[in-house]
Amino acid sequence: MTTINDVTDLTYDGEPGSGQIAVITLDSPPVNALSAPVRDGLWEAFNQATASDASAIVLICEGRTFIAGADITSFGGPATGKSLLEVQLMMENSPIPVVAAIHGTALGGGLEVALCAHYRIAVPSAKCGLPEVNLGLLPGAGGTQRLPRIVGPQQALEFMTTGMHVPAAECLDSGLVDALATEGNLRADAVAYARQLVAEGKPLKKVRDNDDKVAGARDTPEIFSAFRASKAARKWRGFLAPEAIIKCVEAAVNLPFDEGIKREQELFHGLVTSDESAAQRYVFFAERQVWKMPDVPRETEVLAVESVGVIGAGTMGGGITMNFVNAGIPVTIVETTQEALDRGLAVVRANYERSAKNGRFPLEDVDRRMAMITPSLSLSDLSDVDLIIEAVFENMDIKKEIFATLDDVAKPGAILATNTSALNIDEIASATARPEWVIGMHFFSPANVMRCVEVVRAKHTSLEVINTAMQTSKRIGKLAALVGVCPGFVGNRMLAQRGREAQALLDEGAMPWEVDKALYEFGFAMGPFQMSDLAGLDIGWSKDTSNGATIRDQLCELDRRGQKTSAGYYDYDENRTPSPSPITEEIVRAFAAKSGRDARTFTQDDITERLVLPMINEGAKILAEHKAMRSSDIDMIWITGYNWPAYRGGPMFYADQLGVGVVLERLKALQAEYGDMWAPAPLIEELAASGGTFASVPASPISTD
Ligand code: 3H9
Repeated sequence: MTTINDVTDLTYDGEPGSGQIAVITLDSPPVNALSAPVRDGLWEAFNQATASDASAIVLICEGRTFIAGADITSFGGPATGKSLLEVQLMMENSPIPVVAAIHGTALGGGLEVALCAHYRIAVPSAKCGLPEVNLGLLPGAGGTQRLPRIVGPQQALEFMTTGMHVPAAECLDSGLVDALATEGNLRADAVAYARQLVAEGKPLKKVRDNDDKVAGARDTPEIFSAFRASKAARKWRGFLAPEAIIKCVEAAVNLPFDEGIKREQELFHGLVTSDESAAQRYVFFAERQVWKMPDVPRETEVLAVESVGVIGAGTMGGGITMNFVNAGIPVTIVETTQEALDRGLAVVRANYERSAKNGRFPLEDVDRRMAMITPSLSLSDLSDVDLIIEAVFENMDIKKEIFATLDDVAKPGAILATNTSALNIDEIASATARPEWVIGMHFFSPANVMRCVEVVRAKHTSLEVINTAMQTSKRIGKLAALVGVCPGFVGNRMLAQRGREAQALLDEGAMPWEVDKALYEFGFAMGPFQMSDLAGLDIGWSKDTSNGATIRDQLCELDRRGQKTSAGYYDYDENRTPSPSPITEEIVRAFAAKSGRDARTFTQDDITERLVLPMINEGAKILAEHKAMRSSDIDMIWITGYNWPAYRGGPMFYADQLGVGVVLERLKALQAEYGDMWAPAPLIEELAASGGTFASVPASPISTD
C-alpha cells in the first residue's frame, strides 16, 4: 500500500502485470468532501496508478459515503492545491479504465468526479444527485454538460433543479451507473467488475463524447420554454440557480462540450459570488447547528417515545397527530366532546385522503394511518403514553387545569409538553409536581406541513427531556430550535413587531396591498393583510365590544371579515382573486388624516425597512437575553416557521449582509422620527462599534431566568 497523503491511499489488487487493479481509497471524514488535500491526493494517486502496471483503476471511499461534493466551507476562500478540473482530466484521460465505486451518496462535485470515470458501480442503497441548487449553485464541475449526455436534457433539468437524490436502481435504469454491486461487498465487486471490463476489452467510455441524447433535443427548444413555465418553476421565484441550470442545459444541447463547459463556468461564477448563494450555504450549516446545544451534552439520554397523547383535536392537535402517525408512532387524541373529536378526526382523514389522491401514498394507507389514532374523551386514557402534547386554545387557567390532571394520570417518566405559542411555560409547569418533565413543543401552523418546532426550555426542564423533545422532533421530520420562555418565544415575538409596524403603516396611509406587495417582492408568499383575510379578520374580534377604533374594527363592522365573506382588506371575486378595495382605501385614508401626519407615499423599500428592521431589533434582544442559542437558530425558525425566503438567509443573516452598522444607523433615524420603540438593541450598538456580526456572537445556553 502507498500512502499518498493523509486522506488518500493507493493499493494494488492481484498479481503484478496486466491482471492488477489499482484501488484508490479516499478517507476524509465526515463526508469525503473535495477539500484541497482530497484533490491533491486524488491527483497524485491517479498520476501514480496510470503510470503503474495496473490494467484498471477503482476509486472508492471509506466511511459513510462516496464523495458528497465540493467542500462547502471553502467557497470564496483562496484556491490552493490541484483544481478539481485537473483531477477530472487526469481521470477522464486515463489510458486504463477508471471505475467509480459508489456507496452512501455521490453528490455534487462527488458525482461530477464519478462522471469522469469510464464506468460506475454502486451498491443498491447508494444514491446519486446534483443538489447544488439547494446551495444557490449549479453543478460547476461539468455536471450540467455530462448529465444531459446520459439521461437526456428533460430528465437532467428535473434532476438538477430539484437536487433529488436518485436511488441506485433508478441510476442503473437511466445509465447513470453501469452496474450494481452486492450490498456490503463494494470493493471486491468493483475490482471484479474492473477486471471483467479489461478481460472483455471494453472501451474507455467518456461521457463527454456521448452526443446522441443532446443532439436529439436540438430540434425541440420547446422543452426549455415548457420547463420554465411548469408548475415546479413557480417555487423558484427569487432563486437564481434554477434559471442558470436551465441555461447550462440549453448550452449542453446547443454547444460543443468544451464551449458548454465554459458557459457552465461563467454561470457558476455568477452564482457562487451572489448574496443568494451565500445565504443558502449559510442555511445549509445553520440547519445542522440547531441540534447542537452548548449545555446539553451530545450523549444526554434520549428517552423512548413509542406512543404519544395529543390533547385537543382542533387544527393544531390534528396536525400534530399526523406528524407522529406519519412517522409510525401511535397517538391517542383526547377531546372534551364526541362532536369535537369526530370533527377533528374527519379533518385528519380528509387531509390524508387528499395526500393519497395527490399520489403521496396509496389510498389503502389512509385507513392504516387512521387506525393508528385512538380517539378518547378522557385524559386518563393517556396514563400509559410516553409523550403528551397539550394543544388546546391559549388560556392559562385551562392549561393549568389540564397539567394538574396530567400530573395525576400520566405515568412517571412521561414527557408533558405544551404547544402554547406564547404563554409562560414555567407557570404551566407550576401546576404539576414534576416541572422537570414539562417542556414546550410549539408547532407552527399548519402543523403537518410546516417544518419548524420551537422546543421551549422551561426553568426546571431536565436535560433528558430537552434532548428527547429535540430528537423526537427530528424523528418526525421537523427542524427543532431550542428557545427560552418569553412572550411569543422567538418566532411570534418577532412577528408581533412586524405586525405592529404593518398596522402603523396603514395608520399612516399605506395601503394594505402596498404593504403586502413589499413583503411578496422581498420573497414571502404573502403579506400580513392577505394572511389576515385568509385567516379571518374577526379572530379575536367581537361585535359587542367593537367601537371602530381600528381599521380592522371598521372592516369587521361592515362584515368585511376576510375571504370567507368575499371582502376584508381586499375585495374577492368568485374565484377568490383579490383586488384592492375602494372601501378599505377610504377607511385607511380617513385614519391617516386623523393621525395628524401628512399624507405620504411609501416606496417599496420604505415599507420593507419598516417591517424587517423591528424584527432584527427584537432578534438582537432575544439573542442578548439568551432566549435563542445563536443567531442562526433565529434564522432557521423564520425560514421553516414563516417561509422567510432561504435566499435571504433569515433576518439575522440579512442584517449581517446589510451590515450591523447600517442597521444601527437606520434604527436611529427611525427612532428620531417615530420614538423610542425604535431604540436600537444594545447588542446592535455593541456589534456596530466592534465591527462584529450576529453570526460571530458565540452560541450560548438558553437562559431560564
Ligand atoms: C458542489 O459540489 C459544487 C460543485 O458542483 C462544483 C465545484 C467546483 N462540505 O449532513 P450531515 C458536513 S457543492 C463541507 O449532518 P448526514 C456537515 O456540515 C456541494 N462539509 O450528515 C456536517 O458537519 P458537522 C454539493 C460538509 O449523514 C457533517 O458533514 N453537495 C459537506 O445527515 C455531516 O453532515 C452537497 O450539497 C460538504 N459538501 O448527510 C451535499 N457535506 O458534523 C451536502 C456535509 O460539523 N451534504 N458536510 O455539523 C449533504 O447533503 C449531507 O451532508 C450528506 C450526509 C447527505 C452527504
